[in-house]
Amino acid sequence: MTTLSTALLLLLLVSGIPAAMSHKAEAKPSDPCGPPWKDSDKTPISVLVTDSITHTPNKTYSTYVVYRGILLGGLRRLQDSTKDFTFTYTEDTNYGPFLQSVNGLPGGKQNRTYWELLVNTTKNPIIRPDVGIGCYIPNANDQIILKYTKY
Ligand code: B12
Repeated sequence: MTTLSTALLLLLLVSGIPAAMSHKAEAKPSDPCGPPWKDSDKTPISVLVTDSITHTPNKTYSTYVVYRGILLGGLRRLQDSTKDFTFTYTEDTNYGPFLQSVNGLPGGKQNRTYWELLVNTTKNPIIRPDVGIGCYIPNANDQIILKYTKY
């Protein structure tokens, strides 16, 4: 091997061309089937607790869900990390977790009150998800609105 070809071989090795020629494509960040490290990504959300009936002052909190995690996980995390946020839910046979109370204020059949789930997304006006806290998957910077209201 000549000095020139040895030098060329060395250049190829350090330049990373062999890696580029291998078929290991790096998963794009938007790839839903990405590698496991995606699982630890944090999706930040805020939670606004608002009461349209007894007009308790609004409260806003910050928390996060993991990559493609459900809102319930974020609410649990918030409850564990923040003294003044609490919630309870009941388990519905068909639809899963039903948000029963927030910060000690329960919804009830007698007075026809409940905690409505609304979301202020960065893209759309406020939406009313057609699933509950156990199924809704927040997007980054969603403002989750838990609104005490009547039906
Ligand atoms: C009435 C009703 C309500 C009432 C129930 C109060 C009451 N005591 O009647 C109120 C207004 C409280 C309500 C709220 C919500 N609802 Co609703 N509701 C219905 C509706 C129209 C009828 C249910 C019913 O009476 N069935 C007959 C009775 C005899 O059966 P049941 O098993 O006892 O019914 C109970 C459950 O359905 C439960 N329930 C009602 N809604 C929801 C939602 C969730 C997520 C859970 C876990 C349980 C639950 O309350 C009923 C009474 O106890 C259904 C649609 C339909 N046509 O079925 C939607 C429906 C069940 N609701 C739905 C949703 C999404 C919600 C909300 C999440 C909306 C929101 N974004 O805020 C909230 C729940 C928020 C929370 N606190 O967790 C979805 C559930 C879909 C899903 N796969 O999760 C449905 C199917 C409507 C839809 N969008 O297609 N709801």
